[in-house]
Amino acid sequence: MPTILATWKEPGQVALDAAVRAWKSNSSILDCLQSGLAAAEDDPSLIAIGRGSLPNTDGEIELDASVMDGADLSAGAVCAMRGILPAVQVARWVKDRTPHLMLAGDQARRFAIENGISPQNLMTQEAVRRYHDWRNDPASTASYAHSIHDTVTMLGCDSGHVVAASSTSGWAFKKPGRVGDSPIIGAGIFADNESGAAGATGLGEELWKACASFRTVEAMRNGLTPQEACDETVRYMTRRLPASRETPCVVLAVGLDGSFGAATTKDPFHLWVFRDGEVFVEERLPKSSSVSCH
Ligand code: SD4
Repeated sequence: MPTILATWKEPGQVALDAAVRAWKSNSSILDCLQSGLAAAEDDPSLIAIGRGSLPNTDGEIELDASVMDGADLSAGAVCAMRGILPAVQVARWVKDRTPHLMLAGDQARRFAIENGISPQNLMTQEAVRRYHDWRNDPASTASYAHSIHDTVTMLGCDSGHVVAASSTSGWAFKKPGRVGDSPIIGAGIFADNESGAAGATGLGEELWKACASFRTVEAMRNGLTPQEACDETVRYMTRRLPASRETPCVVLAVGLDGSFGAATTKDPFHLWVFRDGEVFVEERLPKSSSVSCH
């Protein structure tokens, strides 16, 4: 039985359910993560990733996504890509169909179209309404722009084979062209069959500076459990990156035996888990109040 993890309460549930369905129809562990993220991207009711997520200051949704396979360290990513769904599929094609690691912006979109995806408008009426609210009164919506959990990061482990993937619309009302940690290998995700996989969500600028996912995988390589490795990364971030104490920065990890952990710098964090055939949600609180790992 694999272990599969997905971040945040509402979008994480949609993603995990789809990943488990894919597992039950014999998909590979990386395909399970991809199915999970594609389902959450496609769900217009989730103000999270893909369709229905919140746009940049120009009113355009720009998507970032990444995948990594710990078997051979192969990876693919797209960033600042407009009007294409699922972004995670395009990241997978970058990995499987090009010699490159990342395609950006309009060229990522062109690559997606060349590979058969039709561009579409991803803005829902609700997203348009919220964009106009923000335009009319940016100050009153500023804190809310940082409180929406607009990323799903997923990790998987199947018999010692670890994989990681992430999809995001980035921060709501971000500067056009801004790219966060999620599509950056080592920051938003990292997977290595020698030690485990890790992922991140939260304030991308800080997670990127900390190389949060790589740092966490390396801590496991040095003998820490997934939970200890996440705690160590969060301790480092709160010590070295003060902004990570003001806005949540979360890391999650899975070990080669399927054990897992997660930690956050601020606010409660919810992680969806598929382990031993059961689906459940765990809460992590910042610092010493963290719930211990299974
Ligand atoms: C980013 N890390 O683009 C993402 C945002 C995020 O929940 O995770 N939001 O910075």
